[in-house]
Amino acid sequence: MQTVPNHQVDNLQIEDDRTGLSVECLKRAFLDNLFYVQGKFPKIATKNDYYMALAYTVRDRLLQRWINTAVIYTERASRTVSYLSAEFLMGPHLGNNLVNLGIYDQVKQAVSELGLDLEDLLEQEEEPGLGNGGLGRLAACYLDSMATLEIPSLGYGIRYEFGIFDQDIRDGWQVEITDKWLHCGNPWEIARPEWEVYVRLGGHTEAYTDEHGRYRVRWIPFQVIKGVPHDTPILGYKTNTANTLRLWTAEAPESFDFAAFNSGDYLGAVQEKMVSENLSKVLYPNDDSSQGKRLRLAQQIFFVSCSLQDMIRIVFRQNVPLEKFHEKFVVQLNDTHPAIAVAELMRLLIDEHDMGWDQAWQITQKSLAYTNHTLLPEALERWPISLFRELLPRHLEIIYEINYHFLEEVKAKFPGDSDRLRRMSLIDESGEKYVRMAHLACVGSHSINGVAALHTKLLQQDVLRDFYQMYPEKFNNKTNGVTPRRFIVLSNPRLTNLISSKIGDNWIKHLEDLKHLEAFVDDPEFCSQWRSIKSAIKQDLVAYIAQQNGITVNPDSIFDIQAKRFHEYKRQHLNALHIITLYNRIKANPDIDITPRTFIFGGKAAPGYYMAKLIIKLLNSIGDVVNNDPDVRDRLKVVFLKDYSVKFAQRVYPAADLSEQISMAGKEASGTGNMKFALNGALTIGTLDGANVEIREEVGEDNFFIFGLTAPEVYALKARGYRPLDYYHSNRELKAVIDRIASGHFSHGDTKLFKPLLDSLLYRDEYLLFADYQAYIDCQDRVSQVYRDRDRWTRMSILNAARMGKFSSDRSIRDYCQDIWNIKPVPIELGECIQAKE
Ligand code: GFP
Repeated sequence: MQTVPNHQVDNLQIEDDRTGLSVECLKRAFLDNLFYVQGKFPKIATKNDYYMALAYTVRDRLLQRWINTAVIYTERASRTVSYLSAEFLMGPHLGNNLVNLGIYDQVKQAVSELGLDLEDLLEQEEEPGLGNGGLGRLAACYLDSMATLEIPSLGYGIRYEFGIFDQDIRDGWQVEITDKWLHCGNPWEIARPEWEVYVRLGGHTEAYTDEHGRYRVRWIPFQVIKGVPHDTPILGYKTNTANTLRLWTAEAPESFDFAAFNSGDYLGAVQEKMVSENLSKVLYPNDDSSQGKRLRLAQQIFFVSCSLQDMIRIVFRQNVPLEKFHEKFVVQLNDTHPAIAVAELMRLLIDEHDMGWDQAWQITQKSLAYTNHTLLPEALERWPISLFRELLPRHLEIIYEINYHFLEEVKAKFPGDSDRLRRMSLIDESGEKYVRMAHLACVGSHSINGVAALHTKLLQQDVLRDFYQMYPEKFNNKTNGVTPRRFIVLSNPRLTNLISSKIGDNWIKHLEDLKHLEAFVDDPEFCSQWRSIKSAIKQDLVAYIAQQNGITVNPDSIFDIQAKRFHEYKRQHLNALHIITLYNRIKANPDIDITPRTFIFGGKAAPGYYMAKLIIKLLNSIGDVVNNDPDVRDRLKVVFLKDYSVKFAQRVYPAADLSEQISMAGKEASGTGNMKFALNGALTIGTLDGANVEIREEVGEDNFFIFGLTAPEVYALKARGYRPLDYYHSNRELKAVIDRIASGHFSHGDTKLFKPLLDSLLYRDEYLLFADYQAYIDCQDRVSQVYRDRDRWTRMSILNAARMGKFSSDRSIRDYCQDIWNIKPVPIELGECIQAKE
């Protein structure tokens, strides 16, 4: 583990219990916090008290960096990235902060001298699950990289009281349980009620003429909500930079209505409070169309308005003229959830700060940049006009005006093309009218980026083709990346130590340095160390599976892992078809020579997404049969690990031999799990989709198991008219697999249970499982062959990790800084500003 370099320690102004880093000092501070913050003494303290005491001890050590950072940014009015995201899937803070502060080992020793186990305390942390999957986790990786690269940044989002649900599995089905991440308190945040802001909703607008005779609009809202910021420090790795994640909580302006109370209306007295607080109550599940749209749109305007008002407050405090807002801030919109920022910034500048339309529009466009994260047409947000009018009447007027100017521009560039106008309009008028949020984001931003090369290309050719033709200069690609601090240093210390023992530890900040590992790929001792580490980590997972699922797993089998959100396009059910194929082969010939495999799944399905939940049930049902069939003789095991989360992911990625990245080509924008697996030495079986394409380019064709249709082949097949039944009838093994499910073999004879899933495959198969089936099976057979050659597999594993340099989120952030944000690092010296005790 890293320790803070001496010069940083020397620079510390105050070597006291709140900043000291020696083991003795940490112990003192820990006991002090247990006493003064938790109000406990060791004999009666719970594990949570110990966790909290340790968390406060670590937070104290962040504070000096955090405050120094804020002082320097304020003094210099540093150009700042505002990363607006409806989701931040941060993962547990404690371990990451220990790594980034470089005090993991000291703290481990300190708590152990007090009779405690650091791993135990780390387990205690309830992670803030304020995101659904890739998008929220990407935001968290980017915050880590921005701090590490010393880029001034603020993450803005919502402090959901209930994050993503906890998942239980009962009788093979997913059961959702309310997340309670805040129930034991959150030691990492500081509330800042002094910076509260107000957000309006509903009501109507009125035109009036101001004292200069200008036409103005006044918005009389129906409701006003108070937003209160809660700040969490985001420390960089081995830097003094601690940026801020600022999450908003919704409150009623007056939480208690005395008039109502005095008149005897007890419930009415707290009514407004309840309605207001609903806004930050719960994170919406992805892909769940059944959820209340009104509340979701209200959440979006809530956090966007709070954040933009906060930026304007900062601009004024730093004496930057508002006309230079775009010089102080660049605002990155993480998907369309914050796209209402286009209209809200216009409204704030024009209505609240007296600016003219043209100037406001210039500032808005120069400030905003938009990242698209999806190619699924159904995931492109649009809101009914009626809802907009009811909730955001002023914004609708502004959007109409933006649309008017925009369509004039389109007309000028493409005269006489009325079809194009209809396609590009911010308003969808094909049936019920909608506001198209992706179009709003494209028009109001100066940059539009996809998250992998293929994704950006498909945006340009297909989903956003008209916008690409209109504004080619706005489009650019920023392939995603992941932070090596959390996803190898923290989660895989054994591999980290081995790597650092060979090539030093520079790679942690400069991931491309991993390439120096290639020099050791023919070194038998290194290969054997590499292999024994993987094997030890697999043993740990074996123990975890035994404890969680009561299943005994063979540690020498291929650990074949698919861990991600459940969605039909990600095709966890294609994986299921492979398992049943192997099972059928065994049933037909019990002595068949099969490379043993353990299939491990993890992931949540949106509560309203029936088909995804049925796939979870299918996998568990297959497991029940396969794991207990004496013919299988333990050669195959199927394990569903419940409650996938960041903490869980950290445990699982390092143990994988094989990473399943098998989405239908043209659907996965990028993927980031694919990067985390490969970084930890897993080989990938994947389609040419999202970032798989670039991973394969980097690691080399020979070190990647590719199969299936390419995106153009998918389009072509669909255009020709795809008939899944033909594949079913002509492929013997595929037919046997489907028939096996249909016969009720995995459902205690119930032939109806999986019928909806089978029907969708046989008669529609939107994601082309049948078309890719044979290629997938052949490729898996190759995997099984190669795995038998231990040396070859190890070599491939090392080369995968060694060639992952490109996929650090540090590289992504450097690209954003250079191409979109035009922003430079601002190093923070600890000695140069305030002292805590002045
Ligand atoms: C989405 C896309 C992924 C992409 C991430 C981050 O993930 O392909 O890697 O965003 O850009 F689908 P989800 O939030 O949908 O999991």
